[in-house]
Amino acid sequence: MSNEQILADLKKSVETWDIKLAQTATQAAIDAKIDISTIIGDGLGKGMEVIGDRFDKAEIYLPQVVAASKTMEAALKILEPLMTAGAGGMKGTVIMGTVEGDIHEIGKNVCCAMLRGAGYKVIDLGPDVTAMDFVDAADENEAQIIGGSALMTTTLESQREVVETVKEMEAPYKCIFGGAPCSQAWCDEIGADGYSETANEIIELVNKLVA
Ligand code: B12
Repeated sequence: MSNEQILADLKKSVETWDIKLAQTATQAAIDAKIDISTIIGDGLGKGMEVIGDRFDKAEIYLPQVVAASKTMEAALKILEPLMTAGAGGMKGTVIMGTVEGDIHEIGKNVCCAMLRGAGYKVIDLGPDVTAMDFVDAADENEAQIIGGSALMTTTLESQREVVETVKEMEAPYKCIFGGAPCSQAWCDEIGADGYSETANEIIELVNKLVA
């Protein structure tokens, strides 16, 4: 099977919430040595974009989005051991979570796995994390970086709160943010230390900040 066909199957599996196809296509992609960022960016992620568009147009509803995200998660489960194969904990500690009010986790999970693979210790606080919980976890784990994901325009403000809490506590942590509605301009506005559009770029960003 060609790499194009495998990527098309990955996309289709998320679009049609076909967990079996997602699992077989992910394994086929690994066997064909397609790199992980291509599997996610040009395969599974493309399917999730279609789901987002169709949800926007009210062609599908929340249960279908849930089914599509379960499909993507099933594929990520297969990829995770490959993403986390690096020497965890050697380069620094990153506290990751989805900000308060927001339960979207898929993109944040991809970032966590990529960072672990790049040799960072990652403490994943999960979804709906308050600013104070980010700072407490950074204190407890002597972290260098706090990373907050937001997938809704309404929860971008929670990213600002994280920056403000770090400043109020006079804590030394660098704050980085991402998620679909987040941008470099937004991060500049709230005084964050970094932004990355994708999980690939997060590694370069964190390397730069802990250097
Ligand atoms: C899947 C999904 C869900 C799933 C989430 C499952 C899960 N376990 O995460 C479910 C069904 C639960 C869900 C629920 C809801 N959703 Co929803 N969801 C989506 C959808 C379709 C895809 C998101 C996704 O997983 N993308 C794939 C990942 C890989 O991409 P990503 O998250 O962008 O991550 C990448 C980068 O952004 C970056 N990144 C991500 N995080 C971080 C963090 C850092 C620190 C850095 C540096 C980088 C970084 O790296 C990642 C990998 O490259 C989006 C549509 C879209 N276009 O985004 C809507 C969307 C985000 N949802 C939306 C809405 C409205 C909701 C609900 C409110 C719906 C409802 N009526 O209940 C609820 C949310 C409730 C809440 N309080 O949070 C809206 C938000 C609109 C807005 N206000 O901005 C969207 C945009 C859909 C739409 N077009 O209307 N959703």
